[in-house]
Amino acid sequence: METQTATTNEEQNRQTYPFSLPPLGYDFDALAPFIDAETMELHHDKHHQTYVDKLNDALKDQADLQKHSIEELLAQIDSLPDAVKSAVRNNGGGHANHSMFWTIMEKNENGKPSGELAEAIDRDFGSFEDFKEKFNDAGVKQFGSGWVFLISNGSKLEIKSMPNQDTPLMQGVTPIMGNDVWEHAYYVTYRNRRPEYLKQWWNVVNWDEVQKRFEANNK
Ligand code: MN3
Repeated sequence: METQTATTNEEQNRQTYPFSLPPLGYDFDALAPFIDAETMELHHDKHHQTYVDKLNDALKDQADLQKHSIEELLAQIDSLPDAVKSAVRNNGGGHANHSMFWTIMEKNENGKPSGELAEAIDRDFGSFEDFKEKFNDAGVKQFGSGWVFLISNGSKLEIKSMPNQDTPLMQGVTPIMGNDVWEHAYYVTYRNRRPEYLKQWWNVVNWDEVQKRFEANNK
């Protein structure tokens, strides 16, 4: 919304109904050539906005549910009324996933994790190169639309692919990072070549932000 000042991630996480589209935080062409400006504009302003609008529409008569953050709604997805369950799962999941996605990207050619995150990646996947290969492989193998996430399972890092807009938040787990493998995320530049998009995407990972999410997860 134009009149709002930019919200921080934490404020975004505490937000309740009516949900709003978080600002992208950088220009549409900031990730080019790895992700083109047209893709970013459509993806943020149209796709994500639609998830927000449909989520708000689904909750408009649900006074009790309007008090909850998106994380709380998704964590209790199985017990939500049938009338709103699919809408919250698909559009609420879409809102949460994309809100994370915008913040974990910046142009960062050949960037790599450092510190404790780098150590944990080496420990659980062998090396950063092995981690990227396994993550990309999970993205290629995700049939149809979906996401690939890095999550912390106890003290171990794990790669998890999920269909559609499903999210680890549905199991109460906050993803450390995730990549969108819906065609709308890459079709303009990469056409049907998802493996190439997955490979190039590592040039736009904001490792400082991912590191923060990793630390928040391990608190
Ligand atoms: Mn998307």
